[in-house]
Amino acid sequence: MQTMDYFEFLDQERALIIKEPRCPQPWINYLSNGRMHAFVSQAGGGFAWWKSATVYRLTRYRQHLAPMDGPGFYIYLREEDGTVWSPSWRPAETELDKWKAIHRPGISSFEATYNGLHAQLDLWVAPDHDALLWELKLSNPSNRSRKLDAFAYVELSQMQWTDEFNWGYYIKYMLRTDYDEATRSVRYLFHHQSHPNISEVPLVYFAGSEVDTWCGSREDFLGSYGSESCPKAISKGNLNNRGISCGEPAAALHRQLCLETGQSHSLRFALGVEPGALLEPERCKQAIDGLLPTLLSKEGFDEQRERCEKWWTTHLEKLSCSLPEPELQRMIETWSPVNTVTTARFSRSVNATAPGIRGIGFRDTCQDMIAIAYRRPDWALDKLRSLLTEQHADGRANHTSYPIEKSPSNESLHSDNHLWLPMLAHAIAVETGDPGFLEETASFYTNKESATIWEHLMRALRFTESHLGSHNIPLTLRSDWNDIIGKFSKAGRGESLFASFQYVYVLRQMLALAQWSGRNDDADTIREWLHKQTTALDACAWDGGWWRRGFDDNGAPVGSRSSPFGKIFLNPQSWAVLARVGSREQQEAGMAAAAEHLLTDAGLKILSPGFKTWPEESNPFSGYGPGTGENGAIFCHANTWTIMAEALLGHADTAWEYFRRLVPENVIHRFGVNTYGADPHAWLSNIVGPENTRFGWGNVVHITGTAAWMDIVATQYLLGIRSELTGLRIDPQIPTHWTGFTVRRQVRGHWIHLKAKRSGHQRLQLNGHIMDPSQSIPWQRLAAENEIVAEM
Ligand code: IFM
Repeated sequence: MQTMDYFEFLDQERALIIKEPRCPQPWINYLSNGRMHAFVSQAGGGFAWWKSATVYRLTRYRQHLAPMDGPGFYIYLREEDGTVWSPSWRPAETELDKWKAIHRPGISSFEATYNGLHAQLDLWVAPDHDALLWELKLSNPSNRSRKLDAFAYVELSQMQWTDEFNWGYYIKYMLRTDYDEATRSVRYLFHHQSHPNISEVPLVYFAGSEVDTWCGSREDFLGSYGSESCPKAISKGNLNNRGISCGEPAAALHRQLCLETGQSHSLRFALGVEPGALLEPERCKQAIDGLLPTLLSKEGFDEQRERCEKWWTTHLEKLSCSLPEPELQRMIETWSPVNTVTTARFSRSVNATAPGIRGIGFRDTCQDMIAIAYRRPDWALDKLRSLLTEQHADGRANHTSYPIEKSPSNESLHSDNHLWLPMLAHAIAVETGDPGFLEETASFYTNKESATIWEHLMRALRFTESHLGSHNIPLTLRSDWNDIIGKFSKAGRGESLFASFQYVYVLRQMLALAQWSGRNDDADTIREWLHKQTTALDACAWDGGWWRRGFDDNGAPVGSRSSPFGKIFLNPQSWAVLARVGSREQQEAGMAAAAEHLLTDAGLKILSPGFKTWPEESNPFSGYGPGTGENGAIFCHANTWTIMAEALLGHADTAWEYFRRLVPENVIHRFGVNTYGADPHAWLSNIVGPENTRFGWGNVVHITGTAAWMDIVATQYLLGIRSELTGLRIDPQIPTHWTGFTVRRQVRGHWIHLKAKRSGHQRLQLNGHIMDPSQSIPWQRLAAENEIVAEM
C-alpha cells in the first residue's frame, strides 16, 4: 500500500484522516480535560484513566501484550442476519464498505458504511465533567428499513497497575458492578482498601441515553474463550442484566433499534467518575444521579463538545502561519502544539506502548513547560511551583516524582535536572514580563525549608558550582540529559561537557534575569561563575575538529577522534552554539562536523560510530544495540537543538532542512508506513539509525521532549518571533527557495502580524517605522495590533 492510502491531512479542519485501520501500530489521539484522560487509536483501541494511570486506571489496555491495541471503546452493531460490525473496524473486524478514522485536537471520530447503513462514532472528554463521551450517530439512507442491536462495551480495570498485576487474582473479590435503572448506568465500585488515597477512589459509571439490557461482567460478555471480535453475548442479541460482586469487571450497554428508510438516530454514552466512592458513597451516588440526565441529553453533549472545541481553538489560535510547504505548516500550527499539551499532561509516561507508571520526569517536565510558556505562561508557572517542591535545599532536584500518587520521588543524582529550572523560569519571565513570581516562596523537597523562587534558582546554580570535576567541568553524576552517559562516570569522577554548555546557557539567562529584576549582587556572582566555566570550556572542550562530549572517570575525553566508538556526539556541537562558547570558526566547524559524520537523510544521529554491545563488549556503553536509542539512533530530541543552532548561526536553509527531514509525514514518505510504523501527526523520540537492520523504525511517539523543542524551535527560531526580557526579537529564517512567509502570533496581549520577505537586505519595520533589525523591539513600542515587516 502507498503512504497516501493510509492517511491524509485536512488542514482547514485540523484533522488527520486515517483511511486504513490496519496501521503498523496504533496511531493514537489523546482526549483529556486535564483530569479525565483517554487515548484512542485509529482502530478503536483505547485506554481511559483518571488523574494518574498508575493508580486510577479505569479501563484495561494491553500496552505490551498481543494482540495489540485493545481493549478499547467498543461499539458492536448486530444486524438482523447476525452480522456484527464496528464503526471503528475493530473489534468486530468486519470488512466495511467505507471507513475512515479522524483524529482532531481533543476529538476522534470513526465513520463507516456497511451494507447501506452509515455509522459515526465521536469520542471526546467533557471539559466540565470527568467523563469520556461517546456519540453514536446511525443513519439509514438505504431503501429498506433496518433492525439492529447496538452494543457499547468497555473492560474495566482494578485501578492500581502494580496491585492488579501482582494481586489481581485476589483483589477481584473486592469489586462490584451493578445497574442504576433511573440513570441507565452500570456502576463500578472497586473497594480494595490499599489505595494510596482512599478518599478519592471514584465510583465509575458507564451510562447510555437509551438502554434495553446491560451486563457488568467480562466473562459473561465475552464468554468462555470468547474474543473481543466476537463476544458470546452479542450473538444472543441481548445482555443478561447481571452485575458481579467478584470477577472481571466490564460495562456493556445494549439498545435495539429500527431505522426506517432515510431515518437517523443517535445514542449517547458516558464513561465517567465521581470521587469519594468509599468514604462518601451516598454523596457520590447522588452527584452521578444528578449529573447524568443533563449530561446525556443532546444539549448536554452538544455543549460539552462545543466547549472542548473552544478550548483547543483558543489554545491553537495563538499562533498561525502561512508557509510554502503545507507539511511544515500543519506541524507548526496544529500538531506540535497538540503534542506539547500531551507532554505537559503526561510527561514521558503513557502511550500505546508505555503503561503510564513512571511518574513525572523532572528534566522532562521542565522542558515540556518551556514550550507551554509561550501560549500559557499561567500553566507553566503552576507547574514550576510544583516542580520546585522536588528541589532539595542544596539545589539539586529529584529525577522523577509522583505528585498524584504521592509515592516517594526518585532522588538519583544527575548533573542536569536542576539546571532546567532556571530555563523554565526564564521562559515564564520573557512571556509575562512580570518579575513578581521570582519573589514567591516555595518549600524545598523535605519541607524543612522554603525560599523565594529566585533563591531556588540560585541554589540550582550553586549545586553545579559545587560539583565540578578536575577540569572544572560539571560532574556527570548519574547522567546529564542523556540517560546513558553515566556509563563514563561510574566512579563519580566523569565530567559532562553537555552539562557545562547547559550551565553556561543557564548562567547567561540567570544573569539577564538578575539584571532585569535588579539583583546586582547576584549578577556579579553569576558573572564570575560564567567566566570560570567558559574559561574551563576553552581549556578542554575542543577536540581539534569538533566539541568533545566529556571526560570519563580517568580523565580521558569522550567523543574524541581518539575514541574507537562514539567519536563525535551531536549535542556538544549544537549546545556550544546555544551557549555562545568558543569562536565563530569553532562553532561553524562543530556544526559542519555534525553534518559530515552524523547526518542521514532522515536526520542526525546522536553519535557515531555506535558502541558495540553484548556479547562483543563485556562492559558496553549501554545495552542498546548500535543504531538504537542513545547508542546512535537519529535522536529527534537532540536534532531540535541542532536546528536551533543552525538558525542562530543564520543558516536558514540548513535549519529548515533539518526540521523538514524530521517532520513525521516526510519520514514516512522516506521509509514507508510499515518501516517507520509510528503516527504521522506526532513527534517521536528517535528513529533507529542506519547501523541497525531496522533503520527507519520510529520509537517513543508522542511522549518525548522532541515535541516541546520542535515547537519552540519552529516558532521562535525558524519563524523567528522570540520574546526576550526587554523586547521582542524578530529573526525569521527564510530559506533561499522561499520568497517569504507570514506569521500571526499573540504575545503579552499584543497581536503580531509578521511578513517575512527575502529581499537580499536586512530591514525591519514596525507599524511603518524603520527599526534596527539587530535589536529586539522594545515591548513599549508594541501596540495591540502590530504589522511587522522583516526582510532578509
Ligand atoms: O533526556 C532523556 C529523557 O529524560 C528520557 N528519555 C531519553 C532522553 C535522552 O536520554
